[in-house]
Amino acid sequence: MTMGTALIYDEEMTKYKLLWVDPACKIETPERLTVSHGALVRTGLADRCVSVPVREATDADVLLVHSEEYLEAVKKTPYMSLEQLMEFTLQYGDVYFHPNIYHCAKLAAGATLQLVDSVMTRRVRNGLALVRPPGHHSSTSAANGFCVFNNVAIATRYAKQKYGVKRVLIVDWDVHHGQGVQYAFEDDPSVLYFSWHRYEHQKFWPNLRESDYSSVGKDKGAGFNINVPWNKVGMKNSDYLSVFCHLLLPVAYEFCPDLVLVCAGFDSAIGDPEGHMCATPDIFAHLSHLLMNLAEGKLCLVLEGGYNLTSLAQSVCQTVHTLLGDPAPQPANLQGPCESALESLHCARSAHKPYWSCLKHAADKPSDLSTQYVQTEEQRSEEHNGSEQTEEGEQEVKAEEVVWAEPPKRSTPPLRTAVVLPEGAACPDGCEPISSSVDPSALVVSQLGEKFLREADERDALTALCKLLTLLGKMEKNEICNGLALVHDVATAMTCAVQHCGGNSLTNRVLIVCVGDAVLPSPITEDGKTLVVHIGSKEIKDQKSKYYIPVCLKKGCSDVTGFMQAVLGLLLPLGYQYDPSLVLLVWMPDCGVCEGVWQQLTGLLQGLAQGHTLVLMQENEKASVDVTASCLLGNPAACLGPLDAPLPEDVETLERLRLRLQADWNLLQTTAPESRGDEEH
Ligand code: X5A
Ligand code: ZN
Repeated sequence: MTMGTALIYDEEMTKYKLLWVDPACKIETPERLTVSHGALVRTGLADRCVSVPVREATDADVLLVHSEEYLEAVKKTPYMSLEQLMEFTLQYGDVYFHPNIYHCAKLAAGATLQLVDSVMTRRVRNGLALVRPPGHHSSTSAANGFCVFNNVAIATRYAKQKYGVKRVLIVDWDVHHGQGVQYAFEDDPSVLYFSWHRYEHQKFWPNLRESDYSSVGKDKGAGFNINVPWNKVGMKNSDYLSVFCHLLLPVAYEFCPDLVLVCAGFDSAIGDPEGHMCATPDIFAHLSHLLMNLAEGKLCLVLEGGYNLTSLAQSVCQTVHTLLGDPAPQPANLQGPCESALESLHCARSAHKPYWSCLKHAADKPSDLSTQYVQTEEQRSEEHNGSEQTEEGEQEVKAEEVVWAEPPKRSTPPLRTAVVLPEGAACPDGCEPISSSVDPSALVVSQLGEKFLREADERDALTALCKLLTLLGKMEKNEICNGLALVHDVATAMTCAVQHCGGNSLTNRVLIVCVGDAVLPSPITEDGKTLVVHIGSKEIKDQKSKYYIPVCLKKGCSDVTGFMQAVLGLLLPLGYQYDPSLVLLVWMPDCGVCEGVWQQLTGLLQGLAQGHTLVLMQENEKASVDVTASCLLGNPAACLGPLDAPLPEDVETLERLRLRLQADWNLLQTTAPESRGDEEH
């Protein structure tokens, strides 16, 4: 099963621009599209996508979200004079009209619908629509923030109506709050809207009370609107990943969408004159990757903002690489979230505690963090001095002057997945068997034999270990991305792999994820060369280590909810912060993990170590080889279905672990330091 990535673009959408002077609107230029598309063409990414034509949204499409009066009013704009256009524009905030914008707005909405059609009919797996004008600020009867029609909101209603989609997740990673999307689905529990946005206690545009974390949705839709307001600029990769791991992903997995739409604004990246954030373009590779195993991979990205042309083009390329299945780059220097981000995360988690069982254990909002921002005397006088204008001006120059390293070229190994299988076992489709003719040197063989095998005649076991080392060698040389080995004894194979890695610079940090109970053969080291996360059902008492993390689930690995909580809230943040060069994923015999969870784990872990994952399984697990290989090949995992509440014992176990480890691994933090006092022991 290989399915492509759609790219939907039409030059026509570059054919409108601001015709008068308006400082608020001058950043929304046709070059935003030409530069993004140009970068995709130049890097060869566009050629690897399935090019899908745009279409015009019909009146009926537009009316799924907008009022007839508004549509009729916009329809007249192509015939207006410059003066009439300026006058028409005045009734809305931070937007401009042009004789051709109505045409482009119909194409932008239509492009989004074409993307939804392509994904829902499975002609492609996922895709990106590069559109102008953007959509997420426009509401039923108003243009706003460069947006005319709400592309993603229209597409959501369209998907529900045409394909009977039951649950849609909308992830709005644009740096602005998509208030138009929030308004459209506030009372609708079938649409989960998540947005993070620059807020600064309501001082940042669009300055709405309802952008705060306290807007959780209304009536039946309570709990289905998630706002994470950023109250400081300069948010980094850690801040974004932290919110994904500790809020968005747990809720998204509990919700279990049939379709994921992304309001993909890249003004949340470094260098943007609007956002003033510091996340680097490669973060979008990870944000995309983390969403790709939801909804069986049905993921539609739609361009919203992004105003630094360099940053925008790089972010778009990073995103498309990931949609195409290329391994993500290692996210550099994740030092953990900042205090202000933790405060926002804490407040948002606490606001959603009543609605999501994955957040049942979240700490309550600290009482000193009031919803309302109280302006200090100093801030008030600053504003009165009119210093805001100057300050803005200065910051704008600064944002444009920020420099960052261009993301490294993403090299895809010539071979994605190699397998080591016992004699006679069928090689899964799309994988390459490691051939037995590649014999490691006699020395290695004799060492292996001596170290790992008691019985001298276990020839087959020895051959498998030799092949395993060959496979690791090829992964180190980046000739192979990942692999799977069915071995006679996983414990021996694991030891063998770890010892092999020890002397190698490319595998100087190995994340070992053990699923199931078994005595670990390898000595646990404190030198940081390995980080072991061991998920099972046997309690391992008095653990103090930073590098050995046993997670004991009451019902063991067969418990879907408990396992996913551990993966999203513990393993992923640990993995990201550890930044391994290799992931060793070990299926212990009889661990009882269910297939869907195993697929999710395999898929999610590939965001680490540039996708270098080696899976070890015991010979008798033949039945699971095909699904595992499929995930290693980049196919999306199966859906788990909406998740139940976790067992209280497991919640407690995971919380205890998180509290123990959060000082060493600060990507595990979910609250700001000052409010943490009473929960630390
Ligand atoms: C789509 C988008 C931003 C509008 C900013 C107006 N709009 N100050 O990013
Ligand atoms: Zn924006």
